[in-house]
Amino acid sequence: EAVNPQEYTGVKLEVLEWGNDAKDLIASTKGLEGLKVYMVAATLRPETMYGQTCCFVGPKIDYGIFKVNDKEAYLCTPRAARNMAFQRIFEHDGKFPQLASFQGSVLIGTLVNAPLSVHKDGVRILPMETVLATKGTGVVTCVPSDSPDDYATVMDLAKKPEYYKIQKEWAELEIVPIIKTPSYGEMSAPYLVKELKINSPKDKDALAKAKELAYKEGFYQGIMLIGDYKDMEVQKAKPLVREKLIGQGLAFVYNE
Ligand code: A2H
Repeated sequence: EAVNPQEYTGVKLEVLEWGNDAKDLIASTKGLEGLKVYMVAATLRPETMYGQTCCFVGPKIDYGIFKVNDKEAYLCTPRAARNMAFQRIFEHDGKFPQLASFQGSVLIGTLVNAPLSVHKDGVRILPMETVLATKGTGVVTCVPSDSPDDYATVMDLAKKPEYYKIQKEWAELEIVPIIKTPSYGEMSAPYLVKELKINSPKDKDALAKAKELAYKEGFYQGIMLIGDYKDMEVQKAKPLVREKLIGQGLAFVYNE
């Protein structure tokens, strides 16, 4: 685990409709009545939320639903819930009441609202084998235009929908340009994945390199192409988008 403290934005993706595998489990879960359930995705790039096309969980990782207060419950790893409780994100005096527990695979196909996304009807929960249980919330929102990992994963999912037991179209929501950079054009992730000849989400070393390049170029040279801060430098827009999300109750600061 990282030694350096990392300040994430916890983005709240409200569950709009549970997938087939989750429905029964949720129906038999006590204590959820009257609560909105949010998948909490940990991101370092809040300014990219306009480009969300799906949301990933690790199919073999353990998740839980935790009661935050009388209105809301969060879905994330138990480890993240414990950290959030320490950070007083839950209104239970350091406790984090767990209402349900299951593996990520149960969530596949669930429809969630992705804040700021161009896809207003919601996005689907899909599997990503490389999600770490030891980082963030175990929920990774997918921005294939700007994250090489996300792009490589959605391409793979769309190639093998039967293998992943998903509907192909869930992995094929339109990818729109959200940030332009001098070196990689209007979509840095597809550009770098092609340039570095990355064929699969398992090309670890090449993906690490692509991620590093995309991250640096986006942060230092990127210009927003969309949203309230269109034409602004990414460096300036990043904290503004974050504050906007937090102000609307759609995100919170999460440290680890
Ligand atoms: B980022 P760091 Cl557009 N397992 O958000 C694997 N990856 C995880 C994770 C986990 N448990 N939790 C978070 N992440 C991802 C957006 C994004 C991200 C873009 C571009 C780059 C990027 C959309 N996905 O990250 O190891 C999340 O993806 C590249 C740094 O703590 C999170 O931000 O540095 C990032 O990794 C956190 O990685």
